[in-house]
Amino acid sequence: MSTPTAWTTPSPLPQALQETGRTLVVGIVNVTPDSFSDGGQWFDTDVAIAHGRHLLAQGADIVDIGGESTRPGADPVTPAEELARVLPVVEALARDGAVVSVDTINATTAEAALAGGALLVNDVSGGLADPAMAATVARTGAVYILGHWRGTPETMNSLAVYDDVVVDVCSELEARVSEMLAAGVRPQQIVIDPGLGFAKDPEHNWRLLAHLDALAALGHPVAVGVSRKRFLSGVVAPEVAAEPLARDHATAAVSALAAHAGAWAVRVHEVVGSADAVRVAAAWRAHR
Ligand code: PMM
Repeated sequence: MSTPTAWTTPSPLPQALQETGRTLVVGIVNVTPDSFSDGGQWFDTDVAIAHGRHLLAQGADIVDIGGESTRPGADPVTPAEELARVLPVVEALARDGAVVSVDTINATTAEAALAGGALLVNDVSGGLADPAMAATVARTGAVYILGHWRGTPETMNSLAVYDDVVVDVCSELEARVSEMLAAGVRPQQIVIDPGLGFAKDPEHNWRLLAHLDALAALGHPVAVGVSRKRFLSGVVAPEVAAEPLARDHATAAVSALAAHAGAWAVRVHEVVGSADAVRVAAAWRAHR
């Protein structure tokens, strides 16, 4: 993108976040036994809470708590089980004063997490997985990260077919946004996310990253989730490319570029590299 796009700040979020003048860093806490990148590491409630605190101490602005892996082949989880995993972690971190997001495609989990102190709902399905999500977001007034996806985790790989991935993802996101607005969600609540890796092949992911300005032109803040994703293996040393943790430096590089392109937030497992990266981008921008 040639000129950085000014981003609006979704509401309601604490004033301190709105005043950083830079891209925000969202630290990931997957309370799951089977995530592709950190499977099982933070599955225990106390360990997950401690990990969230650690990410915040390292510079995360927001912590995103998830209890269900959306990886193809992951074990299905009932909303009740998902909630049992995430709620104590959400409550503990919110009680600490952290800005907490809940990563869920289920409206019941979203609602309970919001009641437990979460301020954002991060829905990779953009409301497609649960028809009740739109009304829940409208009623609660939460900030809503609306991700692009197609099909289900089982079918999404076969649905990575686009005429022009940037045009198609933008128009599908716009359709989801319209449906949210029709359900009573306020425009200021909505953040959009290209859903990298969800019904996308590596070429699609890179094209979307290189055209974040087209997403920003839809008029909502843009969140980007590349952390440790498989498509990054194409740019890291081949000997370690299969290892998700070896993708953290590439992740931080994308964070710098996404921040420079005006992304509102980057969602990452390893916070330090991206916390530095978004500050580098802010310093760069400030000296233009
Ligand atoms: N990707 C995953 C999970 N949640 N949320 C947003 N907003 N954007 C993403 O790209 C995204 C997400 C899958 O990755 P993980 O299993 O490492 O969390």
